[in-house]
Amino acid sequence: IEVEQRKAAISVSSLEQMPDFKRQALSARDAIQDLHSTGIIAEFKRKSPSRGIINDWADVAITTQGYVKAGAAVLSILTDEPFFGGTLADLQAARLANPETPILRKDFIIDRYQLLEAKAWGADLVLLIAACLTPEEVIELSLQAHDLSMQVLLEVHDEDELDRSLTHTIDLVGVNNRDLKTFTTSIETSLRLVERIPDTFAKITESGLHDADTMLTLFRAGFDGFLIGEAFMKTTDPANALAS
Ligand code: IGP
Repeated sequence: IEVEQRKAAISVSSLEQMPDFKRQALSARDAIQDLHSTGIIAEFKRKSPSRGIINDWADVAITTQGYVKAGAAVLSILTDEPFFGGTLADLQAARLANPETPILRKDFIIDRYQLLEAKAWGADLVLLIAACLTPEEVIELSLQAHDLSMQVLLEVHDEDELDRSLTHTIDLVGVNNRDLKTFTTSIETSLRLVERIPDTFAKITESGLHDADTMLTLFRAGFDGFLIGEAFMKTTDPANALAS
């Protein structure tokens, strides 16, 4: 598939020569757990399997700069093309436009090569999805991410995934409120799982967040971070969506 094509086209050594490869990554964990942080992880996403096209005209640099100006602690950039319409060029554009803000590479990471890509194109942290990986793979990939100075956000959907995949080699735990089979979201998933996440990890609630009341409920339940995409991207002016 895609990754295999890129692997064939761009060698590991050329990734290692890209300017950002040696850059010290920023700490997303610190950015989210800082006393004055909004905890908001603002996402740039053009389309999704659940909604189809969300926004096909917004500029990634302008939008992410708007997010940061309005207080986003971290940025999330989709780099998956088939399902989400994102690219590594989007990641790089967001990096260039926001040198001081930690950026998450949002993709389906299953291979070390994708970690090298993430670093080369400017990411500070990567997503590992428990549903796609064995517990051994989670450990292996997170150690490799750390070697590249990047942090790891482990995404879980239920108790099973959490209990099976939680390891001290990750930095942040994200509870995805979206049921991957039905595509519906329910914050009950986050409220149920938060108690099982040890305080040594930053706790992130993901998906289906649209209003301040819901965020307050989740904050009170113990979440430090809030991953929000659609609510911003579907507006007429995503760059100013967080500010308003
Ligand atoms: C953002 P929303 O409902 O605010 O757009 O959700 C984010 O949580 C969602 O895009 C997401 C995602 C993922 C996308 C969560 N986990 C894994 C791709 C892959």
